[in-house]
Order: sequence, then C-alpha cells, then structure tokens
Amino acid sequence: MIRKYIYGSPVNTGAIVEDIPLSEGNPLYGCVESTSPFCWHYSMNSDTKIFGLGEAVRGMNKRGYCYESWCSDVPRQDEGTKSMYGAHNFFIVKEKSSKESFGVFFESASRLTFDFGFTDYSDILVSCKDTGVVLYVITAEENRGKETALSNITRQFRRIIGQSYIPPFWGFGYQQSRWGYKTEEDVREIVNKHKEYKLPLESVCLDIDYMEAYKDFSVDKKKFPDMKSFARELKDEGIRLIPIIDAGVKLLDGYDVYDEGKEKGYFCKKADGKTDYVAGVWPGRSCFPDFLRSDVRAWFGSKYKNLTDLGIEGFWNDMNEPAMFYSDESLAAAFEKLETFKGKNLDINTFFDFSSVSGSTFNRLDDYQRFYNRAESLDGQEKPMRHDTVHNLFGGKMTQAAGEGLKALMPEKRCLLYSRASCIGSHRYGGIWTGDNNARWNHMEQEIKMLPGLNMCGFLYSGADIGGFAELTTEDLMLRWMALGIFTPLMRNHSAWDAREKELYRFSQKATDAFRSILQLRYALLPYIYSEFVKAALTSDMFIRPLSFDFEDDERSLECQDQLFVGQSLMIAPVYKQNENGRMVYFPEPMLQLTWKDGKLISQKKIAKGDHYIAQPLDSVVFFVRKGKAVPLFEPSMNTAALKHDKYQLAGKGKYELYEDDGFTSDVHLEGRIRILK
Ligand code: MIG
Repeated sequence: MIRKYIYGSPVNTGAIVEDIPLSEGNPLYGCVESTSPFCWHYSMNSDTKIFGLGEAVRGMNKRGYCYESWCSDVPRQDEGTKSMYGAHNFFIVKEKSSKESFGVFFESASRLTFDFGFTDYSDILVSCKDTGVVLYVITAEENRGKETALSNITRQFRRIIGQSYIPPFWGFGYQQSRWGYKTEEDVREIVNKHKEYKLPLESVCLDIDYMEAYKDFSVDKKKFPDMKSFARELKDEGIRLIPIIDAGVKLLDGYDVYDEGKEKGYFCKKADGKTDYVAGVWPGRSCFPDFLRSDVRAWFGSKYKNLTDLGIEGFWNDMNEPAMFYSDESLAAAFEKLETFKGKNLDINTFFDFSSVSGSTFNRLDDYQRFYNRAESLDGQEKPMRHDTVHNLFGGKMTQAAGEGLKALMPEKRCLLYSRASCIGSHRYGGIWTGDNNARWNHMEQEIKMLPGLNMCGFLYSGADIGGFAELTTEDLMLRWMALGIFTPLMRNHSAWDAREKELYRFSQKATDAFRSILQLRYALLPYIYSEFVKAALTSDMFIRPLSFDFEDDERSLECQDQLFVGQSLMIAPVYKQNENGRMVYFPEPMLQLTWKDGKLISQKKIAKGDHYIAQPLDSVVFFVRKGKAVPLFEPSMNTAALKHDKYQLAGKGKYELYEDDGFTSDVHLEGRIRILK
C-alpha cells in the first residue's frame, strides 16, 4: 500500500511514473512536526533498523549518523562524509514486526537532512528547508506470499519509480580506464597488453584527454586522427571505446556547442534571467546547460551524435553535480583576499587563513545560489528556481538528456551510459559509478555496504572504481577488489593520473595469472549476471541484496552487513581486510561452496547452515550457490563478442532459467526469451 502526502511547494522531480492518489491527514507513520520548514519525525524502538538511502557511506543499517542529500563532488570521502554524488531519498524503517515496517520516499529537488538517531539515538528526523516534499509511505502488501516485507516494500517503491536502466550485454564486460590515456597509441597499447597477457577486455574508457581543449563532443585530431576507423578496428576485435562527457560547456566563441547554447538561451542564467552563468571547470570558464528543461535536454542529447557517428555506443557523464572549481565571483573574492596577506608576517592564524584561500572557491554554496534553473512545479508550470533549491536534479537530468538523446539516435539499440551524479528518476536512463574513491581497504568495504542501498533505489547498474581511483593501490587489494568487482554489474578498473598504475599486467606474474583467472570467472558468469540483472529490472527486484532482504526474521541475517546475494542463486562474502586469507561467513541456509582457480571450478563443497570460517586464497574466488538453486558457468572468453552461448556447466541443484537476447534490443521482455539450462 502506498500513501502520498504533499508539503510546501515541491517541484516535479520526474521520479515517479505512476499516478498515486493523495491521502488525507497525517502520514501513516511518523509525524510531520512542521511543514515550513518541513520536518518529519519518527520515534524508533531499541532494535529499529534503517535500510536504504542509496549512495551513502557507513553501514547497510544507516542508524546512528546524519546524512544530507546534496549531490557533491567528494573526492577523499570517508565515514564522516554526509553527502555523496547522488541524492537517493528512499529508506525503509525495519521494525521487528513486518506489519510495522514501512518505507518512505521524500521526493524533493532540494537539500534534505536525514538525522538517523544522530541527535538522539531514538529519533529519525528528516528535514527540508527549501522547496518542499512529496512524501510517500509504503507498507508491505499482505498477500505477498513468501516475500519479506523488506523486499516487498522495495518492490512497490521500484514500481512507482519505473524500470531501471538496462545496459547492452557488452556493458557487463570488463572496462579498463585511467585518467591519463591520451592518444590512440596509448589505447592501442592497453589493448595489446591485455592480449599479450591473455587478459579478457571489453572496453577502454576515454577520459577528458581525448577531447580538443576539453570541449564536449569534440575529438582532438592530433591524438585521435581518425576516431571512426580506430573505433571500427577495435570493434572488429570485440572492444569498444567509452568516452567521457562533462557537464560544463567551454565558453568559447566559434565552438558550435557553446554558440548554439548561447544563442538559444539554453545555459543556466544569473538572477537577471539574461546573463549566462559562468564557472570554471576543466576547460576553464564554462556555461552549464539547464538540464531541467526538456528542450535543453533534447538539444544536449542530440549532440552525442558527434560521437555515435564515429561508432561510439557508450558514454560516461562526469562533473554533473555540477562540480565547479570557481566562479568569476568566488575567484575575484579569493584574489582580493590574497592581496590582504601581501607583505604581512603570517602567524599561525593568518597562515592557515592564507593557505585555505585557493581551495575556497571549490563547489561553493554561494556559487550555487548565483544561478537559476527553470523547474516545473507540480501543476506543470515552469518557473526559474535558484539552483541550490533544485540542485539535486541537475546530474540526473543530464543522464536523462543523454539517455533520451541516445535512444533517439539509435532507437533499435541500447547504449551504455553511466553518470557520476544522480537522483531517483535517473536510474531509468543510466547507471552510476560511485565516484572518486581511494585505494583503501575500507573503501572496498564501503562498496559492499553501499550496493544494497543503490539497488533499493533503482541503480542496479553500478559499481566502484576497482582498486581505488586515487592513491597507491596494492596487488592484494586489487586481487580482493577484482574478486568483488566481478559480481557488480558495472565492472571498471579506473584510476587517477597520479595514482599507481594498475592495469592488471602491472603487478607480479603470479598476480597477472590470478587476475586472468578472476576475469575468466566474470565471463563465465556473464550470461547469469545479465539474465539476473534483466529479470531484476523487469520485475522491480534487486540484483544485489543483503541477507536480511530474504531472511528478515533471522536476527543474524538482519545484522550481517558484509555478505551479499547476487541474483537469485549466489551469495558472496568478500575478504576486505589486508593479510587475511579467509573470514567467518554466516550461512542462513545450507549452500554449496564453489572455488574458482586457474580459470576453472576446482572444488564444490556442501556447507551447513550456521557460521563457518571460509578460507579464500588470494588467487582464488570463493562463492556460494544457494539452497535449491543452480548457476551456469560458461566457457570463459576474451570478451562478450567471443562468448560461446552453448558451452556451459551447471553448478548447484536443478535447472537455471536463462534470459537471453541479442544483447542490444531495446525491446526487453521475458516472454519467449528464457532458455532452460539443465
Ligand atoms: O575532477 O575526468 O570522477 O573518474 O577521471 C576530476 C577526470 C574529474 C572526476 C571523475 C574521474 C575522472 C576525472 N574527473
């Protein structure tokens, strides 16, 4: 059952695709203590748990900290980080009795704060100072059969926000990326090295250096003299290029995208409603398309044609929180401030003041208050809104622009698309990667804990930069993280230009051999992953689930935060601590332990329900088939183009219903597409 309530004057975020009648009175759960500013309060019991909130740090159970939905460019995020790149305002309050558990979605374009027992361990407080909120309260259906309340509430929510984006089959292949591949030669070397070391490879991402002067939709001819034939040459070997597109458009007369945007008035404006807002990003001074407008989305989306004409079928959208290095205003203020230090004897206070000046221009709230978006109110009226009050829609609407644009350009084909910033609603158009993480063990742990929340909020196609984006990764961290990464739909090894080089052949020979074997498992599992992913998207299910979503009356499952179900048949329990060769694993039901090494299944072993120490050597992948389930393992291949769909072995019990299609079709449905594997 879903109830809907409106407070204040929220804008239409586009998150909801179903008509839901308005309910009267107070919300079914919790209490709205004030409407302006909005504040919702709920009193928790001692064992109340909170699941959800999508892209957010800390545990799967979010109780005990405070979060803010405010799409942020947050390199060096950690346990203290309140806001990540996405704004995903859905969570479930899990009470002991499933009748008293409920889900809440706070639909809003504005900043929300979630105090989950932070001020007082027994209170949840959700507040919004800006526009307003449409509140949805979801309770479990009574006739849900064996489904848990957690899973049922999530499914109902997923239905009202619409079907999750489904990438093409090749989007599940292994992506190699680094900010630093500059030229055709660089990319060719990456491809050749993977071949030389017999490492499977599906695609290579192109970071900002492929562009000419960081101009969106341009290609630097000096670095890629003939991108079209290069893309063709790679595609003939089953490898695709995935270029980056940034949110900011370089301010440069004579650059067609800028000229058009300026002339048609497509860029975000200052308070006067006329002057284009300017801020500095990669290309220097830039303007920002107002993605909240449908005409601007259609325009920007059509620009992807420059690259699809060259044979490109996949993109990643970056810096769309939007990230801003400086504005004209904040830069002027910083220079002025710097002047005041000139000739002074800097002591402890003034020195720290002085050293913070240059960083002070970065992603400033007052800069977000200097420009406007045209947003739609609930009655369909378009009006200018100060950016900070609708900030959380910007990145997601850029994804929508790209998703709709690519669909218009290639109606018969699904394209690959993922973004850094997001909001609920944009899960229908693309996936996300979880931004600039670090080469740290606790960031791998963070990914394990974040995946369920992302799945609850519709972001099935997601994953982290494997091995960490920044800093110095290590061979063992890469091995462990790869063993996790092969189970995430988006599987990408990406790093910063100054991070340790971490293509899989950069480590010891032993490690390279192990990486090969791990990647082979990815390709062996790929048809299963694709099949489970499509089924999850079509039935509003989660692809990755915590144990609690299937065993909500089992206290141990409810508390388990570092094991995951992957599709219906598998469970994983990744090792995420350095120098540990295994770990304790909790089995809520008997399972079959599979060990993969040297590119093949080397053992299958029955495990009883309960706790077991499971050894997981660095060069192996250990995973589990659930009770009564089966998983097909196909013959490993070098990429999806080379996959042989008829060569497989089945592990576990019974049969597996494999969803199959041509890997591209935009018409995705289950009927007539299931092959029974026995
Ligand atoms: O401020 O394009 O998260 O993946 O390599 C850095 C360069 C801009 C941030 C992205 C990262 C990408 C980088 N970008």
